[in-house]
Amino acid sequence: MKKIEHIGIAVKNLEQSNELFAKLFGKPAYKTESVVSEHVSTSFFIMGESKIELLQATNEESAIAKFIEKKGEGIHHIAFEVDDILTEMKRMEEEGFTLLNKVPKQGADNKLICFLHPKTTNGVLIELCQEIK
Ligand code: CMX
Repeated sequence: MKKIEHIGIAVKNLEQSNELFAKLFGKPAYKTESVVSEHVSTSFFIMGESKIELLQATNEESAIAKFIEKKGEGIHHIAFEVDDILTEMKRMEEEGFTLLNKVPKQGADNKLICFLHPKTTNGVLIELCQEIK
């Protein structure tokens, strides 16, 4: 793993949270994007070498809707950048972690992504992501 690519924060209202985090960081989100397959609307703020991703559910099926219902707003996942997601997924599986998707999915911000089940990672939802070149 190379670096923390982003930290994902689950929010109820993306528009309001964009304003709040823009005030906090002193700069606006550099992009907003919907990921239809994941049922989320997202926005991204640059934070040095990493980013902060805000996520709002677009329907009740969304993992973000379930998360907010159960735990409330807050940190939802940590994403780590990898060079070769297939190699890392194979390594993770061999190390005993549970992959939540067996093939990489298309995520926000031009990435291939794979999640690890938080039950196998001390309660932290971890995302592997590889930039699509
Ligand atoms: N971080 C830590 N723990 C989490 C969690 C999270 N983000 N989401 C759920 N959990 C916990 C639940 O609280 C539950 O714990 P307990 O058994 O102690 O109550 C446990 O994980 C299992 O939860 P569950 O109710 O059985 O399963 P869910 O239906 O809530 O699904 C998860 C949880 C992680 C498997 C599911 O959210 C998932 O597949 N996530 C990956 C995809 C995703 O998160 N997409 C949205 C972001 C997309 C993007 O970044 O673009």
